Amino acid sequence: MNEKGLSEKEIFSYLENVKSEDTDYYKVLSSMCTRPHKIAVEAHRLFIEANLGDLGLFAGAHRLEREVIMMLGELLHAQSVDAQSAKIPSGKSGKGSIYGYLTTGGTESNIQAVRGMKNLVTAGEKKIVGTPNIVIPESAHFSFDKVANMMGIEVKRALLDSEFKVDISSVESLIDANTIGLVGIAGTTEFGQIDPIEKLAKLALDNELFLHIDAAFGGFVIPFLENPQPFDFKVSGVTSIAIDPHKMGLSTIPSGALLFRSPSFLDSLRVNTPYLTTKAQFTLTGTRSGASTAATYAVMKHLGREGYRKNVQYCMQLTEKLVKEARKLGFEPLIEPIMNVVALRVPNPDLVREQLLKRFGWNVSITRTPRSLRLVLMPHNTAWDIEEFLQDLKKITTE
Ligand code: 0PR
Repeated sequence: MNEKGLSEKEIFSYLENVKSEDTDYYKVLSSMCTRPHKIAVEAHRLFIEANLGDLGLFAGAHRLEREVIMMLGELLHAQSVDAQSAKIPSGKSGKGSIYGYLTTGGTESNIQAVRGMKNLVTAGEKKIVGTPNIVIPESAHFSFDKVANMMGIEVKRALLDSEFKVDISSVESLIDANTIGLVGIAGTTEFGQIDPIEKLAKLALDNELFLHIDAAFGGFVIPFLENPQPFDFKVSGVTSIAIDPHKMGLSTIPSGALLFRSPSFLDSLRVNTPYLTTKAQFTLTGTRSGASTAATYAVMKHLGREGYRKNVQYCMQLTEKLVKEARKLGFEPLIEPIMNVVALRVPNPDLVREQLLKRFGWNVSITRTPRSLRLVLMPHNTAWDIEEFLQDLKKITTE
């Protein structure tokens, strides 16, 4: 650091220069994030100093967090479940107990969901001799590798079927006396596929296991599809869900959310905070952003279900256009896309990816097994982009 500070002008001229190295999402077909909605950015600015690590000082931001959790709970059918089991107060006003909190994203939500499982099992009657384990699909996000590493939990990966959904018999064969929970993915990172959540839930109930659903991407997509598949708290047996407003929720980064079916789950994450304005914390991070919370509140209230439905319709139209036109060029998708993620079979995908970037500036990614071009169609993409992209892809693959 310099002894004497630079002027605002000098700083901003440098920052603008550096920002030009960042993407503005033009020609980006590899990202599950997008430009946040304008209203989210404004709300973020308004709450820029709010710290949800000290709820007593930021009661307003905390109110917004509770209201967001209520809205998400409703979206994911937690409320109807609550009413049935009478365990969770409906709390339309945003008051009362809330069984979830806003995280920094899917990684934190997945870590905390498994930490909750581990704590509840440790405190309960089930005796684990040796290392506890969870069974997750082979397609699970790499955040679960962090879980394994951090928490001393063995992560067992179940095989996928021909449509890249988790194979139920493989999950079943991996369950043993030390298994504490299962994970299902609603919107896999690579294929946008949805695991058979109802079958996983049955397995979980039969074996008295927790079931966490990673809907980090799909949570803001599936409810707005024409024929949504069951994936949320409506399915009895689902115990927790990760959903990320900073992906298809159009909020600012960092915005994730973790919701639980039962209050005991959140309690299991409790850490006493003797010198704060509140007595306990359930979160993984201490200091955390109230700004992204306000952003999520603003965009959810502003768009409503109708706005998110339009957003998903737009992305699905792009997806259908891409698949239709790619077929005309002789490129088939590995599966019919369920959501706005396409895995396209092309010869030499790694080379094609490299050429797309080098020659035409397209950012695409690659699926691991089998290797194929992975394309995510987000609100920042346009129909015109798709046409240009396919022309460029054709040039590369026919030369
Ligand atoms: N669960 C699923 C199903 C995900 O797809 C992701 C991230 C996570 C959990 C973890 O979420 P956080 O990264 O918010 O902790 N999926 C994207 C991926 O890894 C994240 C991403 C987004 C990557 C934008 C690149 C990018 O440009 O591909």
